[in-house]
Amino acid sequence: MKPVVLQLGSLPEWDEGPLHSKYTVLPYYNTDNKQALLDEHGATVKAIVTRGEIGADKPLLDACPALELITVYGVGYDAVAVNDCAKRGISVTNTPDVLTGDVADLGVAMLLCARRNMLSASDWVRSNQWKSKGNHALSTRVFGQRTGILGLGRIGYEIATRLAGFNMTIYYHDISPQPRAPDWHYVDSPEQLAKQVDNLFVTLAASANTRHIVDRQVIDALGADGLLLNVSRASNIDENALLNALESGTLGAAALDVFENEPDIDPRWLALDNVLLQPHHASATTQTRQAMGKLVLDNLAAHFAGKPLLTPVTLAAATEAGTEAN
Ligand code: 8YV
Repeated sequence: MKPVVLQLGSLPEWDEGPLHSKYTVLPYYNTDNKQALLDEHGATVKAIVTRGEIGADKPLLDACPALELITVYGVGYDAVAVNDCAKRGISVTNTPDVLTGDVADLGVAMLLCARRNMLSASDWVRSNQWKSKGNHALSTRVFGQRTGILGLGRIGYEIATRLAGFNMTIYYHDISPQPRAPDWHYVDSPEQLAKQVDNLFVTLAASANTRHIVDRQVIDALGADGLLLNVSRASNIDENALLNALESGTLGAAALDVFENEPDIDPRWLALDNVLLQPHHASATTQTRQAMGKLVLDNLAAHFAGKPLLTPVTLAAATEAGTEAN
C-alpha cells in the first residue's frame, strides 16, 4: 500500500507526477472542506508536504496522529510547529543550499533596481515622457556604498560576496562574529548595523526570537537615505513601523520579497512609490524549483525506505535564532 501524504500547497507539475505515482496524495490545499478531509483521513497521514510560507501548525499535526515526516519545499521552516514535532518524534526536512544563489541574485537585483529607479525609468519610457519631458530624474550610485547584512548565513554570505564585487564595504550582525566573513565588519547590534550603512539586508531565519528584530529604532537608524531589503520573512520586520517610516519619509526606501499575510498584502504598500514590491519569488527559477522538488521527493523516498534523510532540520536548534534565510 502506498503511504498517505497530505499536501498543503501546490507544486509544479514535474513534482506532482512522481508524488502521485508513489504516494496516496490528499490535496488539502485544493479541498473545500478541509476539516472533513482531516476527520475522514487524518489518522492515515504518514507525511506532510508543505511550503516554506505555509508550514504546518499544531492543530494540523494533532489531526494527524500517525504523522512521521514533514517535508518543507523551502529553506524556512518557521511556520512549522517544530517543538511539537520534536515532542512527537516527527522528522522535518527543508531545502537548504539549492536556493541560496537564486535568492542572493534576486536580492542584489532588488538593490540595483531600487537604487537606480529602474521601474520608474521603465514607466518613463513606456508613457512617452522621455520624449515629451526629457530625461528621467537622477538616481543613486550603487558601487562603493556601505551595505549591512543582518544574518550572515548561507544567503547573507552570498549576497555580501556579490556586493563586495561592487566595491562595497560590508558590515554584518549575527549572533557572533563569523569566521568565514573575510574583511567584513562585525557590528554587535541590528541598530548599530543600521547606523553604519546605506543599505540593510534582512537575511535571518525567522523564529520567535527574531520577530520584529527590525523595529522602529533600527528603521530610524537606517534613516531618510537608507534602503531596507528583505528576502527572508516578513515577521523579522515590524511591518507597521516600516510602513509608517516609508509614508513619512523617515526611511528612504524599501525593497521587499516578503509581506505579512501574503499574498493578501496591506493596501498601504500599493500607495507608496518608495518601495519595490516582489511576489515572494526569490527562489523561483525553474532550475532551483526543480532542485527543491527533487529534494522533497528524495527526502520522502529516503524516509519510507528507512534510509537517512538528505536534509533534516535539527529540531533541538530549531527554536533558536538561526542565520539562514528563505
Ligand atoms: C519559497 C521560501 O518561495 O525557501 C523558503 O523558505 O519561502 C521560498 O523559497 C517557498 O517555500 C515556496 O513556496
